Amino acid sequence: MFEARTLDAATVARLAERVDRAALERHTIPVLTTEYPAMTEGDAYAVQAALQARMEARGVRVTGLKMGLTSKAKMLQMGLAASLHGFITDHAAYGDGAEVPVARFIHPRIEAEIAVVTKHALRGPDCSLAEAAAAIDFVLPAVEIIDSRFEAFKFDLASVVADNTSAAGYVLGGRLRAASDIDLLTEGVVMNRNGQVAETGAGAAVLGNPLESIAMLVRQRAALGAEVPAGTLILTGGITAAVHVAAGDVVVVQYQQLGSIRIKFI
Ligand code: OOG
Ligand code: MG
Repeated sequence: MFEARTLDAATVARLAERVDRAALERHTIPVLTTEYPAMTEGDAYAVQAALQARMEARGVRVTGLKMGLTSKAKMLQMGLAASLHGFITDHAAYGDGAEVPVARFIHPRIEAEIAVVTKHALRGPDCSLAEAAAAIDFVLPAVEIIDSRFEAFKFDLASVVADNTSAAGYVLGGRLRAASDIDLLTEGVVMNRNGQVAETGAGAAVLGNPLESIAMLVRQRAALGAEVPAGTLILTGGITAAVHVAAGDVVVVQYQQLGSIRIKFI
């Protein structure tokens, strides 16, 4: 599924450090393909894994997994047509009503997403929609905060995978629902920023069905020799294009049946 690795372990470690420092020091860097134009997706996931190891070594806790570039709106916005995955952490995890300091980020944007928590492990290169559906413990709304470490928020596929798919934080809220109580395809979402509608969408925007995003995550993890354990929080990807946020912005994301999430950026 992913092209073979070409970078040696020392280079992978150096690139992980470069991305990590940019995030910690809140400055942008050139895309990694400037120096390594032949870098593959296999290399990029190796850098992402090395980045995760660095973060965990200083006490950051991985809280789940995320899919990205799963909607046409996001693919068009970023100019990339392939879906990818990364990990999310407790570093900038917030609840409904949170005040989120923009100083924690470089040039943050937000995305309205549908999230799930699994009750069974999912594994294998053939994971189906039915298997994904059967593994869902509950569904909940999430707003992802993304923040590319690359200049002008522009990147190629290998670079953004290495940069943990721009993951920077997330806000959970709304209410938990059983998957059987929700039609994931027609679940509507309205994102308001400062009292104005910024984006609208529905669950079907996510690969035709957010369950497909979960199944694809499992298949991508399988290609890396990993599974998606029981109890995993999964963000299935932005339904709409991402929206810029700045200090002073108040965002309210309303979901049709999943409740709402309010965030104040300070
Ligand atoms: C890459 C991450 C995209 C999503 O939900 O589509 C993503 C990016 O656009 O910076 O998280
Ligand atoms: Mg996202």
